[in-house]
Amino acid sequence: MTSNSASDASDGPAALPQSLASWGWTDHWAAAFEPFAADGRFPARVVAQHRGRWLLAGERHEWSAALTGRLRHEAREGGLPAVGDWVGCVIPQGGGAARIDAVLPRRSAFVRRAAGSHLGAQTVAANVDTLFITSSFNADLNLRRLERYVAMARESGAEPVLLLTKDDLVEDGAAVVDRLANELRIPVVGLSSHTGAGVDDLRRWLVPGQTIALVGSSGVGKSTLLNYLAGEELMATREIREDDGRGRHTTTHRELFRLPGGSLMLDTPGVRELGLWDADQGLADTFGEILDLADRCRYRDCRHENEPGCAVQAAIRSGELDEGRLVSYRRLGEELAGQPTEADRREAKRQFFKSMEVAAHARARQKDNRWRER
Ligand SMILES: Nc1nc2c(ncn2[C@@H]2O[C@H](COP(=O)(O)OP(=O)(O)OP(=O)(O)O)[C@@H](O)[C@H]2O)c(=O)[nH]1
Ligand SMILES: [Mg+2]
Ligand SMILES: [Zn+2]
Repeated sequence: MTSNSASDASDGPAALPQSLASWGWTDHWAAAFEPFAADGRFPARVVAQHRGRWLLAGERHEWSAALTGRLRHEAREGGLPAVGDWVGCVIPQGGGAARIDAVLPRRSAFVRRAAGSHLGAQTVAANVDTLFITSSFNADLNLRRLERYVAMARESGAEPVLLLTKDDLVEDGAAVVDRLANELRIPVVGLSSHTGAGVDDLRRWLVPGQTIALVGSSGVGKSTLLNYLAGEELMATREIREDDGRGRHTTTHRELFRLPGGSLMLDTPGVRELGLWDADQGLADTFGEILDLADRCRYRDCRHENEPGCAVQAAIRSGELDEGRLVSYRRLGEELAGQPTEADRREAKRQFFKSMEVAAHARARQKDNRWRER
């Protein structure tokens, strides 16, 4: 079983037959954890991230965790835990589910520049050994774009490999592979997740304990490859006609999975453009507590100013929410709306509202046990 799903969260964290090693814990991490080991802290790995919550895999169980107030304050640019991070957790005074109190120094970090300048960079994946830059043979193979991915991989500390998917749809796959390997000077693998052709060539990177992240445009077949390698449907893939899904993303969150051979694979939502604000994650992760409060406002379109029944203002009055957080949240919205060109402005606005939509969607999903805290 490679599924991350905890079976029954109602009796506390679900017991799963797993160990830290199965999530990539090595002597390196044991040594890195030593300075954090005081005060009853224990280690876990971030396997998914969802608004202001992180799904963690620990020695024997998985649970959904929030940050301690201390870490929330300390976490500046890129400092929030990202999928792939190893973290130190503490049990809060008075009990409850363990919270994330520290992020271990990263061996690699895939960082995306956020549009909101005061939020700076956002770490989207950490401790990735190999980056599978995924494109499909039948899509427009934009060399500049691929070069940017390669540069970003190198900057992150991960080894870039180019995967060209949907080999079954083209005739001259091998020639394209050779040409791109020559131009990019990185390993290039042509494959098909439908026929299985070429997939064996990935084995040299699918090594036990190694973490591989799949990145690339929406619809290129990242989740299909993950499922093929896992031998089960871990992530939903797009079923509908492809040209129907323009601009739509099938995968909407990042998640780390264990593959049968012992390697770890991180599936990510397709990115439209590198460097663009990551609508489905950034705002929601950064301001999760405000979105949670906003759920309880009387009016759905509440602006959290002086509307009656505003839960956000009530939380500020009661001291539960720091007013500065609401100010930052507003500022981000304004920054997103104040992008340089009209097209950028429209896109930023679209992304901003999409993130709100995703957040609303996420609320519905919170019933899912996986995200329930004990
Ligand atoms: N013919 C062919 N189709 C494929 C292959 N791999 C994936 N597809 C199809 O491509 C479509 C998109 O696949 P997904 O795996 O959902 O793409 P994705 O990269 O995960 O997309 P996002 O989650 O939106 O980023 C689906 O209809 C798949 O069946 C392949 O090797 N050959
Ligand atoms: Mg996907
Ligand atoms: Zn309100």
